[in-house]
Amino acid sequence: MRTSFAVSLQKTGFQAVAFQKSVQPLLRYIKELGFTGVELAVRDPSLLDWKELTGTLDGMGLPVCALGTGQAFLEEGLSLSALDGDISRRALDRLRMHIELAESLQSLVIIGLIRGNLPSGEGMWERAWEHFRENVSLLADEALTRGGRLVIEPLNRYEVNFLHTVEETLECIGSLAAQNVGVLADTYHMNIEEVDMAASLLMAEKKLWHVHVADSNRLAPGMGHLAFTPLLNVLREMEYTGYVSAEIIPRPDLEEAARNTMSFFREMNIAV
Ligand code: LER
Ligand code: MN
Repeated sequence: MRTSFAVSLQKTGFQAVAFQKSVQPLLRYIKELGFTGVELAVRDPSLLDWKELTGTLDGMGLPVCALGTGQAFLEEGLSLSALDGDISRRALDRLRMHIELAESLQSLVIIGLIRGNLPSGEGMWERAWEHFRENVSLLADEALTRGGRLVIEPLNRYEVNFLHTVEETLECIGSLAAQNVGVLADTYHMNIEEVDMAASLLMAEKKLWHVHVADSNRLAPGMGHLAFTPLLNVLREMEYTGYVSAEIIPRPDLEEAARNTMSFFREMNIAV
């Protein structure tokens, strides 16, 4: 198991991610604490200097495990399930750019909030659902030509109105022909939606490619009341080799939240 901390490269309204104006010292801090990788939340890859970013990360020896894309939904309303052609086209174009950036960083691309919400109304839900699946298939094909992989993240019902559980997400992935689409399980959402969190992780088997950890209150693991030991035991049992990435509300402040996360990972023997 590898460890990571999620960081936003742009200022964002999304609470559960660390942001600091100057990203270099933050990345260095994460590396120094002992995280083996970093996860980057990127609203719009075209606003970044890719060369400088890859240079900085390479120089630090800090791999990027995954690219978060949800800010494009939260801040711009882009959505893969939108029946409005312009919105879903812009969502597709944006994710194409994430896939391209992910190729140079060798990271996963997350399909979380960017899937949007399915509309109600006669036949609309079904049409939008189909549209979402077609769009993910398109993106998966494009990612494949770049050797890339996508992960769909089940999210809780208060954030989006479909794909809330690991089981539903596996079913959706199974209905796509793509082999390069897997599951991202986030303990914060799972605590709300799953009947048995450990059993759901097990159910994902070899399709579990990424894990977000946050406690019940979305603070650093150990700062709420989630029982992590059985979950980490199941990951060990499954021989999960992916990342356990902290996507948390950085309280009381960023430094302390990251430090607490690493202390917790050490206590749980997933970091040295
Ligand atoms: C949103 O709550 C979340 O967990 C993100 O990883 C989704 O893009
Ligand atoms: Mn998440």
